[in-house]
Amino acid sequence: MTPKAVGESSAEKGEAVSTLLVGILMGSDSDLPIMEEAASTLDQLRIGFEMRICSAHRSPEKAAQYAREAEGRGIKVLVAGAGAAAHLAGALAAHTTLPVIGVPLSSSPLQGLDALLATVQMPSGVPVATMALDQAGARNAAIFAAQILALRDPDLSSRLKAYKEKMAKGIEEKDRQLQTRKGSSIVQSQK
Ligand code: RP5
Repeated sequence: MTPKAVGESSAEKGEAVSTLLVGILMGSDSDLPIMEEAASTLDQLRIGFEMRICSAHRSPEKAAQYAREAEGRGIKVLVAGAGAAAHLAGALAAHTTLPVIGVPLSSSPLQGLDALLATVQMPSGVPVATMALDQAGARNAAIFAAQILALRDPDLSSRLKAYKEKMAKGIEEKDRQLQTRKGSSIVQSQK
């Protein structure tokens, strides 16, 4: 698969995007619809990324090589999404000292419990920061990567604060809309 252009849609909006900082990997193209959530979140935060497909089981040499070369290419954080016997994040972590964030996916008949356990249960000495399943996990992986990068990037830290404030405002707006329905028994019931 051709790597996704770094920060494509931010660039289209004329916003400055950082150089390549995050590698998003996934075990199969069937994971792409979910892992796009990580990409779009990084894009919103104007963080440069690339997306690649490589499998811990089907293309183990390619996965190892990617992990070994990532730091030298300037990448700072790896995000890995996989389903079923989800060993991709762990297999990458075996070959790099970059932080690896794992996103377990519910693509299998076991609906993600297999992927969750395979991702989170790393042996002592080789950590993988494991997120929630599916879209929430993919989005959180991007935010977590941003939080790591923001430790040395005050501008990104400000963008993250703005991102959180926007989220809080969104919840406040939803509550405001709910309160306009006061009087309805769905919202309030007092005997
Ligand atoms: C895993 O197996 C992939 O990460 C994917 O979630 C799952 C199914 O892959 P496909 O059979 O759809 O390629 O390795």
